[in-house]
Amino acid sequence: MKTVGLRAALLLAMTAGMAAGPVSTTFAGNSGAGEVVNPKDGYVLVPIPAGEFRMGSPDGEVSPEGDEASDDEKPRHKVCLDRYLIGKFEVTVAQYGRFRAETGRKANEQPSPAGPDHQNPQQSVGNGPDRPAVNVSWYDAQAYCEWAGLRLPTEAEWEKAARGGTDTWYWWGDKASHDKANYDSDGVTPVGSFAANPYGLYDTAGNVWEWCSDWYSEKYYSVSPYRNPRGPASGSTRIHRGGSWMNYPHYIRPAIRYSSAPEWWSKLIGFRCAGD
Ligand SMILES: [Ca+2]
Repeated sequence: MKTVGLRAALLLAMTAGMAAGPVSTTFAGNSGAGEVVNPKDGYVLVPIPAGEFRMGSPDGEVSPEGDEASDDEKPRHKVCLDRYLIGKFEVTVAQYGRFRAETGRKANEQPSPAGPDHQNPQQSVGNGPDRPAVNVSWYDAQAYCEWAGLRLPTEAEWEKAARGGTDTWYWWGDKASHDKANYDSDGVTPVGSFAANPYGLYDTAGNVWEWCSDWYSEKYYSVSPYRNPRGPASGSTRIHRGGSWMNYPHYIRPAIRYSSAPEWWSKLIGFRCAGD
């Protein structure tokens, strides 16, 4: 199976010993300017500048592989976002494990409500500490973010970050490449195994799907506000973005929209945090 059949579906602001919200700092190591480190979990976040981008896909766009953008990605529309922070990497098995150890949150047990194709007895495929945490429901991802003092990104924040200032089919251009992302492969790779996008973010394309805060609505782009859209007020499924190691390249585009019931968990779905 190559597609997810899920439609139905900071800061080193320990100043004076107090953890505040994320603040800019220079993280000792390989972080770039403006990146911040969340003291709770060591998670690195990248600032995304305020401003406008084009969200969605235009009518008639066809990829070099012959795929056409889905109807729910249209109309392409301008969106303006305030400055925000978003994770440089997908949340890892090590980070999620610390959350579970501190909070006592249980791992999800089989069978997965998403179906047998989504099950994996391990917390992560491959189960390495630097691999993305998977088998996490939307509620699990939300709980992690709250524990860490962060939040899930909105769908618009996620797409702007994943585009990295580009309008192309993928952030690196219009042709899929196994040199650029983990897709249509045998399993997850450690986070950061491929090059970063122009915003310095890793694995927005592929590796694992990433939960977002929004409810899903097929028609939302027709009514989405210009400034800081947060999705419909209600729904039955929550957005996840970016495709996974199991998917064809059509599903790792920054514009692709997908969603699953929030209680579902899958070996294909993880998350990355955001902040303000
Ligand atoms: Ca990803």
